[in-house]
Amino acid sequence: MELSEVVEKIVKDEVKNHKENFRFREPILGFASAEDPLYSQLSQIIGNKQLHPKDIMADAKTIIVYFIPFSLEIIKKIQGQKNIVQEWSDNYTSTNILLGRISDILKNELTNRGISVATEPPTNNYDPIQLNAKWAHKSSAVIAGIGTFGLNRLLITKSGTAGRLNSLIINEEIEPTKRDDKSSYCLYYKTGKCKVCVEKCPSGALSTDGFDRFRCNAYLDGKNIHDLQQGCGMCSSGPCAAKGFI
Ligand code: B12
Ligand code: SF4
Ligand code: SF4
Repeated sequence: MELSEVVEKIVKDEVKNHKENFRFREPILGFASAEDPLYSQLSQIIGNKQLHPKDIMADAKTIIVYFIPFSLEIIKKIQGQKNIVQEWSDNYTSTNILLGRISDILKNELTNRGISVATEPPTNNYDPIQLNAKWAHKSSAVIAGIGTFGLNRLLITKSGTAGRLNSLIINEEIEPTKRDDKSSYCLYYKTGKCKVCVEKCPSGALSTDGFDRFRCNAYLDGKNIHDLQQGCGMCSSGPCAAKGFI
């Protein structure tokens, strides 16, 4: 079995065999080369210092990235709502644990094969004042070609935007997955129509001119979040929630 197939099988099996697998659909995997010139441009594109894979692992060769789309059942419960729903919150918590677990299993398997692995947590690895991370999983997902950015500022894949993702760095070559720099999975970027994510955003953080992350964060922190409620699924619940537009 090729290394890419070993990795893919671990990720897909963990999701399929999860005790709450009704929450998810089949994961999407991609592989980016640490030599991809886009990694050197990220700090400039994003506007704050981003780590190059080689800053984390000097002999880095491949970035593995995987996106776990939420199930249609969960998405249906979120669509049509104006505020956070418990299902989104439960999926948020459950996926964070699952992503961490998958990374641990991958790390174990790859280390046993003599491969070095660097992992990052799926979230909470960001500066709490500036609200950005030095290692952003979405960037690797775009570089690996598994999705594109939408007007909602989130990753949209062929299976949509409602979901969560993770990435890890290894010092072994895996052939990079193909990227189409000209395509977009977002309807607005394709046709100039849609903007559902902007209209649904309860905090006014999203607009066609950009994204006010401080406003979004203030909403997440304050208005409707308590210990048992996490996140806000409104900008993940437009027409691109479950599928990207090719
Ligand atoms: C900090 C953070 C937040 C902050 C600030 C968000 C921010 N700065 O964008 C707050 C708390 C507000 C937040 C909110 C949310 N978050 Co958040 N967050 C993160 C975190 C930790 C880092 C994100 C970051 O640094 N972004 C900076 C850059 C990458 O983002 P950006 O400026 O929007 O990028 C734009 C440009 O710079 C450019 N760009 C960026 N990279 C690249 C690369 C290339 C090649 C190109 C061409 C362009 C380009 O295009 C982008 C879009 O316009 C990540 C986990 C992680 N470590 O990756 C999760 C993460 C991004 N969050 C996630 C989610 C789901 C959310 C929420 C929906 C809340 C929730 N969980 O319910 C909201 C959505 C808000 C929104 N519409 O973006 C998911 C995204 C899932 C997805 N489908 O994309 C992540 C990846 C967590 C995870 N492991 O799944 N988040
Ligand atoms: S809701 Fe519409 S405009 Fe917003 S990201 Fe999705 S497809 Fe693009
Ligand atoms: S997470 Fe909620 S508040 Fe933040 S941008 Fe998305 S819809 Fe707006």
